[in-house]
Amino acid sequence: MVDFNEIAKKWQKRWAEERIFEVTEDKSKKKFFLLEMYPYPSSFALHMGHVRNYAIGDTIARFKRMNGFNVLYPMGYDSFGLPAENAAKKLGIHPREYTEDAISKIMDYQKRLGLSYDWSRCIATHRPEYYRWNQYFFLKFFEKGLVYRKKANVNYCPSCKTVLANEEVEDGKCWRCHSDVVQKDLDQWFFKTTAYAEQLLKSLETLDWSDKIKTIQENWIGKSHGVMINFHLDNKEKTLFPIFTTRPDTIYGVTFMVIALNHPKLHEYIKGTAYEETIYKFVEDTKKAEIAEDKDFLEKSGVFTGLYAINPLNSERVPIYAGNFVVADYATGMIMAVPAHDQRDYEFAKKYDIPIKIVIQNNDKSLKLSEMDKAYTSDGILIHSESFNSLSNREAIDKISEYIEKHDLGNKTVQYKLKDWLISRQRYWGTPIPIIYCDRCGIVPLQEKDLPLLLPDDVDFSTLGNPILTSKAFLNTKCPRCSSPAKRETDTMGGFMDSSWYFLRFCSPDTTDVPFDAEAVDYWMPVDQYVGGIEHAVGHLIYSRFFTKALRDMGMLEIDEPFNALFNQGIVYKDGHKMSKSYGNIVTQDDISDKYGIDTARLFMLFVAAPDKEMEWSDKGVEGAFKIINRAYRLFEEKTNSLSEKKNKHMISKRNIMIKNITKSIDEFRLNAGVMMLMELINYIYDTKESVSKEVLDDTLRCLALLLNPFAPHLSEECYEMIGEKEFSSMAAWPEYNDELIDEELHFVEDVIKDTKKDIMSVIALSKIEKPSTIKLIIADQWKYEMYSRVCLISKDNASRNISLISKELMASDLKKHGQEIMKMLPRIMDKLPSCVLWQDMEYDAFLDERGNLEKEFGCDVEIIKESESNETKARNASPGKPAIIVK
Ligand code: ANZ
Ligand code: ZN
Ligand code: ZN
Repeated sequence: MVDFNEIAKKWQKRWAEERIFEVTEDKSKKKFFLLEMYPYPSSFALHMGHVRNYAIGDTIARFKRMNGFNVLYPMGYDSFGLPAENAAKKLGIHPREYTEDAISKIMDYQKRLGLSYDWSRCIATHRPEYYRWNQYFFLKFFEKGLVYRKKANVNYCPSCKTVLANEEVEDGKCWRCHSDVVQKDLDQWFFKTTAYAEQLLKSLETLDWSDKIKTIQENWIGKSHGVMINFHLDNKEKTLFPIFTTRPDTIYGVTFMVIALNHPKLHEYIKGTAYEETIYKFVEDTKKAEIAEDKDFLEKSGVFTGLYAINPLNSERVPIYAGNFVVADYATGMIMAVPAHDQRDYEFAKKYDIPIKIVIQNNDKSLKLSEMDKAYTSDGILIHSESFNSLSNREAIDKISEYIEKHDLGNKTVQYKLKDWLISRQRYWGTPIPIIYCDRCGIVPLQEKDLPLLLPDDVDFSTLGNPILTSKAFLNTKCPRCSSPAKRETDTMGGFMDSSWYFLRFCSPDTTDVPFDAEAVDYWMPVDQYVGGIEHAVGHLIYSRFFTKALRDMGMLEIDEPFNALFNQGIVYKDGHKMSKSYGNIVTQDDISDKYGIDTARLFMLFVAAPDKEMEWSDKGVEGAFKIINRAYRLFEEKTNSLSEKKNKHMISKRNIMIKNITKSIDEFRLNAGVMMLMELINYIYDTKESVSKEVLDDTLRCLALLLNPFAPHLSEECYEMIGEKEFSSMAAWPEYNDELIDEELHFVEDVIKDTKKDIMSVIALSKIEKPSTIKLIIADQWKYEMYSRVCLISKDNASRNISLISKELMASDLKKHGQEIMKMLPRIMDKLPSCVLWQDMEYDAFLDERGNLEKEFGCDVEIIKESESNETKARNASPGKPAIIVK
């Protein structure tokens, strides 16, 4: 038994000793920055989901490196966050200790995976060398007006007297004491991401990201074109009640208005009215329901405010409700409701018995109120809309908008759903916010020279709430402006701050006077390939893009976007759940590598599914991968004697076509296809090695050793060494192929045989014959081959691939006598043109050659017959590349 774990250890040690994966900026080489989303360090074992993710990244990194790129492939840790803080609260260890321990554990796992990281660039965001720059950026953004403070909602447990993170609220109750959680407004810090809404949307076009993730971002940014219309309250002061609508064409159908329940203006509007108390009670009740329920499932509900508004177009007086389906912080937080043409409004109107007025008539089927059971939201013709009647509603959108602008009733605008980024967390384990509150001077930012502002150590983790509040040394300070006693901000920054620029830090991880070296960033950025989970589609990926654009505008960077290409890997499931510790369904890296070695684990994870597809874990197949690894190893270990040189040309061709195809698969991220071909090559060499000269075999093995590297790097190095190479295969040049040495026909024959075997199996399965005694393979008539190749030729010249044109040409030739059959076969051929057409004799000979193998494989007689020599009716079905199959 080969000890693959020993082999892995040996090469990991050598790579580390010789530091071969460490890189510097080298202007003479093309750079390639490959980045994986850095993990939260957890001290739990890595599982096969992780193995898969890292194997994907490492395969690409190794491939690019061997293709001559200067590859920056770094690893770091997103090491601030709640789990470490909770561990400290529960176990009494300091979060730092917990975190450093977790980092050393995960690093050990990663190293044992054989990942080709430049470890000299490793960063961890909880260390002051890193987080001081969060503080630096905070101050820079503050200076530019991109950071500000405003009130925002938090979850609060009144009995614990503490703010709770979303994860700490379970069914509306505190996770610790199970009392009801309430919402509380606190002053918190925001980054003004909305200032970049348009740019964030626009430059999505330039990115090589999946449509799926681009669409998610587009919707998140949520640009809407519409009109702001000034309604007024029907009171003495004619108080403004502005609304935003994307559908001004429906304005004559407004039958009520709605204002958000937590709208700051609501209070002002209803103050001193008879409705005040009922409304406040309703607001309170709804808040409670909202904490407990998922907002999306909440039924639409509201309460009449006692107020009316005047429709500026037709002067109609309509009631105003306060309702839960209008959000306070989008557009104006107030809407005009058109129940006939908006579903939410419709449901609300039905519930509260509010009139419905149709103003867009369906062109095909006249709408009737009595027959309506939902809103009519499609296009149509305007009715009941005064001078706009009989316009199509699309035209009416423009016409009414223009009318509104012309008469000063409002104006066209654009709204974004995107919100400013809340960075405040009421926690200890994060970057302290460098702000001081002075009674005299107000909000005072720290000065750059006073950074880093360190997390205090004199804290008590056993108390409830934010532990930082227990540090007297931290809380009390002096005002940097007037020196009078002042208080520090006790919020820390959320983790998205750390991850918004860590990729920049990787370019020059050791700088102490600047967050990153501009030249290094200029060389390495943008990231050429980012690899990570789709769950970061909005948070991290939006904030990083925002950060990059803001830094560019401050003159610190030249690029517009941080991540050129993004690849989202699929998730690994087991027993129907995502593989994770919380489901208790993990298969660890060690479970597999202890038994088979890490290369088998990697190869297997890449083989079983396309990297972007979800996969269900099953151990079935690991054995297969292990067999291949062993087989490859034995090819190098054993002395092979050449018995003939009959297959020389064939092997040379095979080697070239496999290099070509594997290269293409990796380039296209079809890593599973790459592994499949690699296995095919290994099996081919194994079967053919005695029929080639030593020289051809040696050349092929050398290529194999190199092709193995991205997938099974340790095995690759070991094999490379066995053939006498002194360098690392990881640093060698990727093998090249020569198209001229590829004999397509030869490989096409192999494919035909392979496909035919599959077909035989399905015919056997269908025939329900358990033990066939004879299998007949009937090879098509020669004229069919002639016809196929002519069809291919004609369609190559004719992009249109017109059937009638092709049949005309065929009928004008000597194939005419097969006219009827040709007309039957033609549509099928045209539907899927073969990549290559053989001649009858070639195919016949190939099957004769293969006959012995087929008989062995299917355990019965196999006859190879030509169509003209067979009297079976099924023989007619034979076509080039697809013999007719008869099982008896
Ligand atoms: C009248 C109307 C009639 C509307 C109709 C739609 C259909 P976007 O921007 O695409 O989301 N709206 C405006 N502000 C809102 C808020 N703060 N909370 C909830 N809904 C709000 O869609 C804008 C539409 O959403 C607006 O157009 C408004 O309803 C509603 F047949 O106005 B509409
Ligand atoms: Zn509590
Ligand atoms: Zn002061």
